[in-house]
Amino acid sequence: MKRRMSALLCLFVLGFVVTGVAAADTVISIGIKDPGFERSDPASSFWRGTAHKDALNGSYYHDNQYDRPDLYATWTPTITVSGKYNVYMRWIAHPNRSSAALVHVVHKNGRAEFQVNQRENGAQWNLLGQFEFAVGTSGYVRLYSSPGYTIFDGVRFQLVEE
Ligand SMILES: [Ca+2]
Repeated sequence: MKRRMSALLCLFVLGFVVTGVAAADTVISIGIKDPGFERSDPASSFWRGTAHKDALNGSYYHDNQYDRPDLYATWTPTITVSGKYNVYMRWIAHPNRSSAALVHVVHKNGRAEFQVNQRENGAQWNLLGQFEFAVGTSGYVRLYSSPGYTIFDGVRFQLVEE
């Protein structure tokens, strides 16, 4: 009986591990401390880090209120399952934020351009749209320094259809 219970427990643990791997492949969340996040000119003094409990990695970067279109950050997922993904971005909202921060989504079929209002909808996953991504690292999301404090926090890619 004891051996049988152990066998069942093993099966349960194995099932959990397998399911966990599949979920990790189809929901990819990238914060500023995760692989896949990269800043242009990271040595620039325009970059500032701020700790915040609602930021994806517990902290985010901002651009110290400057408007420098040559300054940007890129979130690049490593796609292992090709298909259509919902793409979300999060930030920490405040009235001093960029009301029209420029975002590019580069996907399998081209490039989409958005302006996000970071004065509202903070600390949540905000849907940018649905895009196709191929296996590999050719797709990415890029946020540019825009008027007001531009907040660089997290991006999520969630598989909706293979
Ligand atoms: Ca700015």
